[in-house]
Amino acid sequence: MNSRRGFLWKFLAGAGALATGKTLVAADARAAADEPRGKAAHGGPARHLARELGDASPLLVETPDVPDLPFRMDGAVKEFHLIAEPVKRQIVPFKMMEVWGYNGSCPGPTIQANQGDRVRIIFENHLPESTTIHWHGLEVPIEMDGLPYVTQQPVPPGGRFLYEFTLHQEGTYFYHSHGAMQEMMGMIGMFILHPAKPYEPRVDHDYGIILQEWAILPDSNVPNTANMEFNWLTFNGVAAPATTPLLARLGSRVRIRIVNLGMDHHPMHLHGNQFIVTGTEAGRSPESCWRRENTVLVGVAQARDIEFEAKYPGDWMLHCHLPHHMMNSMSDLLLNGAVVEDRSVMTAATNDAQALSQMQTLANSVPFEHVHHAPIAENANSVAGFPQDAFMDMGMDEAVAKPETYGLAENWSANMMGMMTLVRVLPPEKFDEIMDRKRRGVKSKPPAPEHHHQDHEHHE
Ligand SMILES: [Cu+2]
Repeated sequence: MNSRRGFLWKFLAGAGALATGKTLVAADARAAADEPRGKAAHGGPARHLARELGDASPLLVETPDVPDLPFRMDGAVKEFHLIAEPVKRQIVPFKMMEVWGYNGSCPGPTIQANQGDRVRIIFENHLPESTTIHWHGLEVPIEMDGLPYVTQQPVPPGGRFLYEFTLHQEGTYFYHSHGAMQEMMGMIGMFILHPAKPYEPRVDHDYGIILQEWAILPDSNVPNTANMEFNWLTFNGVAAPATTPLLARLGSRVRIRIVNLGMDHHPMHLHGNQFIVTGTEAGRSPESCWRRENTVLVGVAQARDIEFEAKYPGDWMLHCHLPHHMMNSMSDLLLNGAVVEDRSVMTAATNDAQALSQMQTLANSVPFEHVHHAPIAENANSVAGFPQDAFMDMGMDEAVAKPETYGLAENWSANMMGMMTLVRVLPPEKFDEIMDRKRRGVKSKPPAPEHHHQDHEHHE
């Protein structure tokens, strides 16, 4: 087994671990009986059946690449077990980061509960330093607010703390460590409160994305939390093209909840569709406040819920529009003032031959496709400023293949970087086909045993 395949195995193993987290949720029968309809209902027949039956229970929010936090009922109390701990996270196939999170995930697993629920969060600290949890935006009793020394003693390494409160709000919230540097190490997770009275109009798909930024210098896997320039930008802990596309059935209504906890504000833009901002970090907004947009600024410590009718078939990009947030590995390694490793791996090339040789080097360790980069002019090197985006294309369709990427155009991954994903508005038969692949765990295309050019399976 060559090193490229060795890498791929690691990558797949990571995906497996995530799947296990989801299975845990499904396995809790008592929880399932009490809870909003399961993920299997997403846009599928169950959803429509539910509508016919007049089922008022909300659709679960899906946070791609991040599992849900399971719970059990203790009498009338919904009990969660949250563990702060170091986490290894594969951001893209060629970069792993060592960060901090909860229950093996960064960002931490998504907590979903209903307005009116009494919740207990048994919190355990497996970090090498003390920490607390703050419930951002939740109106909780002061002793549950998670402010070190002011409302509680810091939870020491190996220590526990019981958080318990009643949820009277609805909307998109989040939990995070109240240590600023721990926040920048990744210690945040989404906390969804489903409304007692369903929102109108009802949606068929409900997705959640947490925006994070990292300063991980080219020779390190650990974020430099003191740095104020960020070179890795992630959705739910992964950067494009490793982000899992959001699927929507043509004609359905889609909600996307976006949460930001970093140092920058992110203008989130959706291609080809207008949406309405229906909620903030303080819950559902009155309809009189709704207005059409296609770019919503999600400020630090804010949440924005957007909704739209998926009426245009296609693979529409959803991304932060800050130019440097549409890149991966945006950092130069300087040594005595000289650039020794230009933006880590991507822009060292300044001509055709260098670019191809760089791709070959990468292809030896990561399954990159040998797709030639986009054309350049004959006199390119004589034009001031060249190259800019030339030589940046890095197709890695194979390495990031999963059911949700099935049927995308060849080399779709080449220009996907940073805070980007695709909203795939699919005709019913294509949507159902991908759902079926998801259920069966079929990737977009199987990993090739050796690197070659003859595989046309994804030309469909
Ligand atoms: Cu941004």
